[in-house]
Amino acid sequence: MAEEESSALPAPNELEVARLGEARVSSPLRGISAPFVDDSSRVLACIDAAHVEAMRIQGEPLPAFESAGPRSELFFDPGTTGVGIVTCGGLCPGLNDVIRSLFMTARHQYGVRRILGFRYGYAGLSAKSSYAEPLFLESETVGRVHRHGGTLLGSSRGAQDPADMVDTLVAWKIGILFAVGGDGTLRGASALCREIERRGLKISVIAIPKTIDNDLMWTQRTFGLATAVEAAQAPIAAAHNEATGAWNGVGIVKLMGRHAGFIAANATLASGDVNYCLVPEVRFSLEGEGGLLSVLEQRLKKRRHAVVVVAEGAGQELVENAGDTETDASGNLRLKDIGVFLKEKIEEHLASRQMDHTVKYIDPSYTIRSLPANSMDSAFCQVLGQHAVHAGLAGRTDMMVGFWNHRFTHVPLPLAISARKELDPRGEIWQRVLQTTGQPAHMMG
Ligand code: JJ5
Repeated sequence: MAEEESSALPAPNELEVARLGEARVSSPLRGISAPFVDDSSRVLACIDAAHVEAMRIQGEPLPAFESAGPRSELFFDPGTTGVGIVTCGGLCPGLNDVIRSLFMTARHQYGVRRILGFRYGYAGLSAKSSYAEPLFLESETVGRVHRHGGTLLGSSRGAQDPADMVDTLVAWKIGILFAVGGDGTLRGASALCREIERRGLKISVIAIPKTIDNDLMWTQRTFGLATAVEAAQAPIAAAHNEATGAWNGVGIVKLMGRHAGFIAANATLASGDVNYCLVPEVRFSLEGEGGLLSVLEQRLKKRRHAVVVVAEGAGQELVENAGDTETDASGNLRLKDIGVFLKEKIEEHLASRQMDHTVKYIDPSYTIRSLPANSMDSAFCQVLGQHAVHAGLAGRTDMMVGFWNHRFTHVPLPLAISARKELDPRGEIWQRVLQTTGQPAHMMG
């Protein structure tokens, strides 16, 4: 899968991972696990050799992430520590794989006895909420769950009062909370850490980042992306068949990507049938000679069909009533439907040119989000869960598990939530998309 490196590097102090205290408990993995990872092990944040060279010449320390992996000494005694798991926000393929991996690693590798699944996101962690009590997870409940989409625990959007959530963690005697969710969830997890610290408690909060859009900085890959790109192939093939089956046929597929076009771009590269890929990072206009409508009209006159893939966050400024600030419970801006809008505009334009046409619009978003993970994502989720458990038991906190330079890493939450990853329009992925589709680099009228 195509990847991109972000250019601005974090300062070394932004890469320091918080610890609850000294690790004095001997790991039960001794003798059964692969070699332990030393606390001093690091993964370079730079990927580009020239970058490394420039920093060396200037005598600057090379920014690097703490390596993930099992430690020989633990902060928590696995036999007496209670562990909690919570999944938040929208569905994403792989959620159940992460839950299962957290459970299996904690129970069967480390011997953790009490593993609780809090229900319906942070709502299930709030002492004030009337949501269901946590589930006591056992192998029978969790063993086959990765074969199913969705989340075993249920999910919800929105924040809860950190003080309420800490009360719940204390009441259920939780030592480590694993929070699986997006940027809002990770902000909540970090706020929880501040409240825990304020009370002088020793509770670890470890996040597993969830963004099907892959818009998270400092991690090359997020779970669900590979499944989404694979599952987008059927709707794109359907759009192609619909388009080629009609005179001036146009098939439009809207894919996920609120701020970043990674799914649309990679699905386009994988398909080979896409003629126009529209992403949030690259502006386009509808009207005028170089605009999408005119470019599409010219193609239809030559080829009589076209396939358009559009990311949900693309062209938002074109959609009427843009500028609205309505948000959902997670604080995400409610997007206008660019797919419906494009269908209407294309139909209007072709009618105005007296061109007979058929425009079909496919929105597979919820079908894709609720799928079970494909093998690549399942394997990735398995390892994310393992590293989260290693980190939590070793006493790390206020961090997420990342993947950088093809190694698993510890990323401090304040760094993870500070910026968004986007496609670089001058970068390799987008340049490959332009080559594959043959679309103009600038569709501006
Ligand atoms: O304000 C944001 C923001 C900041 C960073 N709104 C949406 C997405 C976003 N990011 C990217 C991001 C995505 C997923 C995760 Cl888990 C995280 Cl920590 C950040």
